[in-house]
Amino acid sequence: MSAAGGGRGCGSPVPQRAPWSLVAATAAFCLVSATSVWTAGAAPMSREEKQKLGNQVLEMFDHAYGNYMEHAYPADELMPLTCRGRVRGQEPSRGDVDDALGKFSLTLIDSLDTLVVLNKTKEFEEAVRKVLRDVNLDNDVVVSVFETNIRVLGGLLGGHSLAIMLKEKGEYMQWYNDELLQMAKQLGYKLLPAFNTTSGLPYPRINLKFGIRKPEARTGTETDTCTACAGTLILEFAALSRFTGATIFEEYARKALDFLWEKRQRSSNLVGVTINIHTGDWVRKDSGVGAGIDSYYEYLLKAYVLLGDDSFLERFNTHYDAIMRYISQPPLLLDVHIHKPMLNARTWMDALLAFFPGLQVLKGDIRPAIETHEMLYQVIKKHNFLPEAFTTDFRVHWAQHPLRPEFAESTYFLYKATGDPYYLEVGKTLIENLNKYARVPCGFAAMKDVRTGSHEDRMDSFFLAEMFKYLYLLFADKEDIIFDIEDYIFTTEAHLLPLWLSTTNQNISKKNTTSEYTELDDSNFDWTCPNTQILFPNDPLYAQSIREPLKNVVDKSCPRGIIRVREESFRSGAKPPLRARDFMATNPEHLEILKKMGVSLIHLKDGRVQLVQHAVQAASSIDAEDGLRFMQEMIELSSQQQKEQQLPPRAVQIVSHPFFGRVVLTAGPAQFGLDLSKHKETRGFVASSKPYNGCSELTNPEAVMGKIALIQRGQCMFAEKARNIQNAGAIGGIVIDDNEGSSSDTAPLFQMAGDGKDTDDIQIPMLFLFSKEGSIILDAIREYEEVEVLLSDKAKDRDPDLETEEPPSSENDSQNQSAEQIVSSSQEVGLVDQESPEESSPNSHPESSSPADTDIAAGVSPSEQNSNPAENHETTSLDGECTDLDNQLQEQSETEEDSNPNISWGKKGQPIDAILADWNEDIEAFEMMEKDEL
Ligand code: DMJ
Repeated sequence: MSAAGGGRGCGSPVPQRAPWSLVAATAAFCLVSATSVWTAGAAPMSREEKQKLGNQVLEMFDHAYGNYMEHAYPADELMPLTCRGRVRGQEPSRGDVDDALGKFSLTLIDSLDTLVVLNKTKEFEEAVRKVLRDVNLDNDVVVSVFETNIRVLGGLLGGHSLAIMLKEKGEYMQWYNDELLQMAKQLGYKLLPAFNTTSGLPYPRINLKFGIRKPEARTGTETDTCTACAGTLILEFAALSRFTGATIFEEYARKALDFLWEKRQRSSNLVGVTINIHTGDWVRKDSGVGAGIDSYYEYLLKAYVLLGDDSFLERFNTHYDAIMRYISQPPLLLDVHIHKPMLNARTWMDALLAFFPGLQVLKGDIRPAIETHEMLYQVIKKHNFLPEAFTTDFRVHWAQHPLRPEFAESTYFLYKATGDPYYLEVGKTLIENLNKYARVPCGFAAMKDVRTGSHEDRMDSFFLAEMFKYLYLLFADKEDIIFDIEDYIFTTEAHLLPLWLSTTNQNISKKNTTSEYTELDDSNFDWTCPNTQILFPNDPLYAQSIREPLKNVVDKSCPRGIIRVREESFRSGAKPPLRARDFMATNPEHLEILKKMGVSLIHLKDGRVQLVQHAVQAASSIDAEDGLRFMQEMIELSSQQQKEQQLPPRAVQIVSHPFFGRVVLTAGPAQFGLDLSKHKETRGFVASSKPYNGCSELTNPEAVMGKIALIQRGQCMFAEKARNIQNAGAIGGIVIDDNEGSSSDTAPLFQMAGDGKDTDDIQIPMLFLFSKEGSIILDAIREYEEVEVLLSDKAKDRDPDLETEEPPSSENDSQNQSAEQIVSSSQEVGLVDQESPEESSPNSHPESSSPADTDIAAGVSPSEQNSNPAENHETTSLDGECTDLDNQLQEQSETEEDSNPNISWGKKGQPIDAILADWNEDIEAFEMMEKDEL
């Protein structure tokens, strides 16, 4: 998401703009003017330092863009680890995330206006010529309507907007004759068939060549779309209409927005995450401000700014009021259920919501923006990046980070609003982390796991469209940019649309929504210009005073500590409701509470226990609600436990020239050999074993002696390979998958099992790499011969250390040297998800357990359940206070479990994975059963 760049003074005349846009512009101005009143707080940053950082951003952009153009173009994206283009169909499918790729040189189009913002006008001119010469929009490929709109249509329109601006200035682009706009129009017409539904909500996918209906289209059978997918079109479609005079685009986008507004849940004024495009029924009824909904809200407010239509502001304000009432629990933003908005639908947040503080700045609501931003910053300080999802007690929930720009965006807008140099320091940290952890020789690689520092072979186009714009603008002074950024609005992909469009081609038929909604009161017309005297009442330390109480919110958080138990606030005196993670089936008091909540406990023959809730059997409606939440938490806990029980991934880091630790590969662990999480990392040069499969005594022991042997998977047991290379004197082994094209991006990691015999004799560490990751090492050997790697459970810091570090004089030296580092990092690591989290683009947003409206059932195996909180506490509570409490809980749970032999727990001797798998099967079965009953 993005907000408007800024504006002019309250009440001052604004050329080319209608009176309504003056209102929006003045709001932004009032925030910006705070810059000049700043006198204290974080030390101001000198102009030189700001310029230095701005130049660093330029250099980073050149590295990303240059490598894309050199090694990937005309492909859609760069694969920065293998240094080549990602061409859809030629790489293993990554599911929904590939729907952004339409074989239309996505990254180039998405980067167009960034080039101008970064003052690279010549490169922009060349890039536009390339787009006009090379890009084909008529490919037989099924793409996401949402992604194509925000990235490609938005990219073309942003490029056009700045091309005409440059042409008018008289130096560059003199040859330009609206060619980008013509392409945008062509693309707009290609997207229109998606709107052929009775509701007017677009299908989520379209075939660029064949549209929706034709059999060759291979799409058009979908029934659902996400709210953001249907509600994030108006800026691009209206701009297209106004630039070209073809009103149809704006009309279609308006119709979709009108339909979503009609379908909002009327008592809460919230919208769900997914909706049926034919019936308009909410499919997922959870509601937040992150994945699946985010830019719907953003576009309501910005549509008002760009188009001046009051109905968009009314709608935005109505939703905003609901968000602040139910979802905002400063500093947290937590999803709720649209019908029961006092009930949290999740105990975790996703990274996409990091745009929200920026939107709050545009709205003029600075305090909660500062609070949420500060909380997010602390999560970043802990993990270097914002993980795709993190829990309310700030543990990593999904460890990926695809270099998303939302936090940088909010940082920029908060800096504009407050003028507080603190936000410049935040930006500096973002730059440092990107260079330290994500930069690879061929671009910037997404983080596969923020805890291990491992990479994914992926650099999304939004990284160039958004990240570099916001970081550059953060440090830029007005004179560093060749045009007035405040004459433009940023789309959700940070493309620039000129505000003068508001007064151009306005002949679109609109619904007069204002009169329709009689329940709206004056607060829905919250147009007042935020006054800096009120926002920062004579106090330049305003922002700092809001951040101060939150300074240690992440480090000091105890599990469950931060989440507000809503019921506590309005049922004073009553005991807080039972939380799933506290539940012990041996505790009679807990059993009593369960009964009150309508939850019954079923002891299965195999010794496990299942929980079933029948809301009608609850003592009261409040108890029924508590029961519903308890069951949801239990389901979430079970899936979390399943992930957490799996062995964490490991990292293979290439540390020799020219990689210097910048390439980190996700590796699978072994159930035998040296445990890298408990012991020490192993560093050494690599050598291929002969025979390559390692299934017999090596014929080249001199080559692998003292090195890390590379062995191919297959033909014998992993343990046998390990013994053979160990006997040849190898200090570690990397097994490379023989299944060509396999990658940890697409296949779940697994642990290499032993051979059923005693494997204590294997003492070297063994890791597994899929073929794609393995070939990165093999290619490096081909090119550089001497390739040194580090095997560990977490990537070690990149250069400058690694660049200057001498190769260890002996194996022991190297291991001793790293032992200390590994101890400290393993304390931070926490539990690692083995499964790849689902991609969180709005087309495939993070899953959450959707609360059922009625009865719900969960299977639970209390022995695991009791043991897990202790594990969680152990890994998350870093301060003494929390640890004490956790220990008490752990002790209590252990004692009570032991003291009650009558309750049968999980089957003795059954592996934990099997128990959890059973447990999840039970949950699914019960959910099905409940559905059938209904
Ligand atoms: C971008 O493509 C857009 O900002 C979109 O609205 C959601 N987020 C991605 C980047 O994270």
